[in-house]
Amino acid sequence: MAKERILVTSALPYANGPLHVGHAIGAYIPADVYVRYHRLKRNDVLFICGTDEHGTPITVTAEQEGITPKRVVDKYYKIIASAFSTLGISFDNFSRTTRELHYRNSQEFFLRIMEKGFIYKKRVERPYCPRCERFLPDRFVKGTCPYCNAEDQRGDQCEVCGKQLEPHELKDSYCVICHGKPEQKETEHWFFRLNKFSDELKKWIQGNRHWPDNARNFALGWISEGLEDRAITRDLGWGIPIPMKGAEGKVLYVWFDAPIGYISSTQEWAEKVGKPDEWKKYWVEKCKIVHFIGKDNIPFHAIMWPAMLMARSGFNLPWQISSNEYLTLEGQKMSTSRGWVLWLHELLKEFDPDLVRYYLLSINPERHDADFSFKEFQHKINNELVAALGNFVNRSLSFIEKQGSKIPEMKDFDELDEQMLEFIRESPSHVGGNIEKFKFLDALKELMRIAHFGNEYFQKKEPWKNENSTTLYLCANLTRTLAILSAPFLPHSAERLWRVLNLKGSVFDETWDSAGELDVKEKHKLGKVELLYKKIEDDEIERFEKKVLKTSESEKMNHIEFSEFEKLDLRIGKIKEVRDHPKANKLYLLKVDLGKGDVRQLVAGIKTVYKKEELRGGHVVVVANLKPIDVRGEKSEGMILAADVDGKPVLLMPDKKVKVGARVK
Ligand code: B3M
Ligand code: ZN
Repeated sequence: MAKERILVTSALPYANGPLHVGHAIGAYIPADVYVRYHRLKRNDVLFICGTDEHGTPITVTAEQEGITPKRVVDKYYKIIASAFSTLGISFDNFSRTTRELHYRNSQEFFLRIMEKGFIYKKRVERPYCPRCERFLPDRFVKGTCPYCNAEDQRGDQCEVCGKQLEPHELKDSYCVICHGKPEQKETEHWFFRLNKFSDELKKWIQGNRHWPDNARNFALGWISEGLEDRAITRDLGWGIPIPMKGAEGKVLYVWFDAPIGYISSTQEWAEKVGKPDEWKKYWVEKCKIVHFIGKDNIPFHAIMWPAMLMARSGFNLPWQISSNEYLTLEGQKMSTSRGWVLWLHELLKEFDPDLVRYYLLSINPERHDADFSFKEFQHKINNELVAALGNFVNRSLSFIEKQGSKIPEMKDFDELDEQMLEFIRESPSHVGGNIEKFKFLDALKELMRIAHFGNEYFQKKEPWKNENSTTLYLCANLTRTLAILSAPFLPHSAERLWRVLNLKGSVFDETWDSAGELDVKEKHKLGKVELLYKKIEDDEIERFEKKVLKTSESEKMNHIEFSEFEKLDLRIGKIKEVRDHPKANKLYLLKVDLGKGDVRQLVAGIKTVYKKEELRGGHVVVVANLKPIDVRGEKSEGMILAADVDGKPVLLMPDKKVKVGARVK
């Protein structure tokens, strides 16, 4: 059969935090199974990814952690790349969207579709935070979704209905940094004529009969509601500059540059392998492009990105979009802020990556949301992976080892042996057929069916009682079949098994279809038999669960210990002096006396509400042990407390005379 050419991409994870188990099964493990399978099929497949390092997900984290965006992405790029490598995700290239090649690509892409008339400039109103003195793009704003009324949604996308949003569309919005109420302020942005592509997109999606329902229905539904042109620039200091005059202080919207990252990463790969033009084989020549993503990324991959490609023209459109539903943790939605999350790198510190891959694949949220549970993790490993696959391999190979490790010759065949032969012959297409259809749950079931059949066969044949040459010969061969067919799912243990079988090279040098042949020959000598998998013990899983999850009710509520509260040094201070901030017209510089000669300078965003004379001599509550920060060139050595009343600060002041420096507890 002619070789197929396939480019597989996994969503570029934001480098604003580590990956959790939901990410891992969402867009990476299934993609890796798919890629490893096609490599064994000897198709021309390339696997591309990288970190997404722009946009407000990065800048919001930077502000919250008090470090620069560059430090955020450098830190998490390392953590993410290393977790992928431990898990055995076999990218051909893992890039970063902050690389120069990608800047060039994104700017060229922008200019090219601009030349073709698909980008225009428009004056618009956008949310602006008077207190922070800046525009609030995307995730800098939260509020109520205008489509489904879900509360507290981010300004870029509603997590509940999945709609792509713009911050100004949110109702009851607030600034995520200072919780103030944004104003609408005029600014200028570049828009992509998405609407122009409605018909072309519709025709194309309707023609994509091989797409899964979720992506097709979502995309067609959105088109039928009417596609609006989208702003593809943002007022933000972090991102790819717009290659135009008059665009200072603006950058490309992260969802404009991120998918172009797939192309940039392919080009980077081509350069690394010393064939700089080779990327065109995947993007320009005939090739199937398969995007693996989480379901919240569907709108961008099924509508925005294809429309961008249509506008650009000359590049392949996606052939398939494989998206997963969500993973909950012990029945609850994962939430980083509440600490209810299972980080991939922590799980991998404790458990063999193939155990993690097996369990996650066995609950793959292909069609429905699925749940990660520690008990079930232990149960499935011990009662499926160890009891079926591990047991069959160990039992039959140990038996052969005891008889001198030599594969006996094949003798007479009975009906059961015939069945076994047929099983070996047919297994590759049973497992492979499901992988090709993106049915990873079924593929894994088929794989485990082989192991179950092996156990049954061994049991029925009773080689400890009967003449056993044919039995052991076939068992050794079924083990080889299992090694090859399990390799996409369980790459590390498949390789271990290959060594035990003492076959040459690596299991990945074999072809998928050869798994249906009898290729462990008579008289071949096995290597040293070792256990393929270890059971997970009760205390092991319990200890781990305790370590990584906050299980007590109070912690689930995000309660803090008194000792944590005590860390705050809150004091009464007296305002001695009030001046205007020289560079910011909504900020004051205060001199606040905290007693015993401790006079601090504080920057406070209260100028729009309080006059200078109202403040002088007033007593306020000060967080005295806050790390000093620089606010637009002025040092701020603490913070005064205020209630947020409809976005306006109301200072907390004691209602009786209090000594300066008194502790607040
Ligand atoms: N970084 C969203 C996410 O991590 C985004 C994917 C980009 S794929 C081009 O969920
Ligand atoms: Zn603000």
